[in-house]
Amino acid sequence: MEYKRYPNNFLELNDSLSGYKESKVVIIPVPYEKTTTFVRGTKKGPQAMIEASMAIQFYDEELQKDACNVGICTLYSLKAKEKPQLMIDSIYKEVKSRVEDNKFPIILGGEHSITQGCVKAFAEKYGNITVLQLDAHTDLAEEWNGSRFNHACAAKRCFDITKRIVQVGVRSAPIEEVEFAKKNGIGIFWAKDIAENEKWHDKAISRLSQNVYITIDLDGFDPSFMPSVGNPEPGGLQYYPTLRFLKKVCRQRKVVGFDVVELCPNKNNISPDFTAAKLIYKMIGYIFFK
Ligand SMILES: [Mn+2]
Repeated sequence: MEYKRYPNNFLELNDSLSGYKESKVVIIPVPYEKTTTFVRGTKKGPQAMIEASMAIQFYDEELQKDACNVGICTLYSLKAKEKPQLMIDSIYKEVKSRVEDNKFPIILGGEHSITQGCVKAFAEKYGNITVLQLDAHTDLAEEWNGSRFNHACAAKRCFDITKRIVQVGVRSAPIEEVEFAKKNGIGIFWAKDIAENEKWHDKAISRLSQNVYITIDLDGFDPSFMPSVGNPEPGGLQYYPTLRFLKKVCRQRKVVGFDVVELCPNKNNISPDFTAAKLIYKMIGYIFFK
């Protein structure tokens, strides 16, 4: 198994903490960008997150431990395929192999359409899973710009597989998708309703099956601190409140894997790259140190 070694891997880990055999976590960079509609550049997202991660302190002040001790192996980027269907298949196969090796995959995007390949692999392994989606958008279009693989269809493709999705932080959706969600039991937790309280946490978690896959579209966060996304929307999720929610999810359910997508790095403001990298590290802590 080929993987990135010190000093080029996630967190700049030495060999004993980043070998494939020893690591519980495997980072899979998928620098795929095909259907971006507004700002381009998300194919540079995975590398920007890996580079930003090199500045992270291993000590997690919440856990009072070095979360990296679980072992985090960083794979080389998955090669882009011209046809979207081939790309999705290749993601599916890659994630499935990691799951079969009993690894915990973290997939770095790249555009949101990559999620369906991941979800297919996890659904086959675990049967019943819920997709928990942090996103400004519903992404429930059947087709967009003539393609079923457009990022605007990302959640619909996941729904086709799992029939269970919970969406958090939504603030931009066409009426047809809101109606589709209502009809099909997709829980939408609108940004406006969850911004100033945590009453919704239990309600959202109660809708999750025991096994949960999390997809984090970074545009779910507020553009004030996460402007490096293709489709920014005002009024998004805040950092600490979101961490508190994710921590509860990781405690109360079995999170089987997650992805972080749609980072569109901007050389003049690298702070969002660091936020994305830190979020990944916080999640690793929540999942492995309960
Ligand atoms: Mn989105």
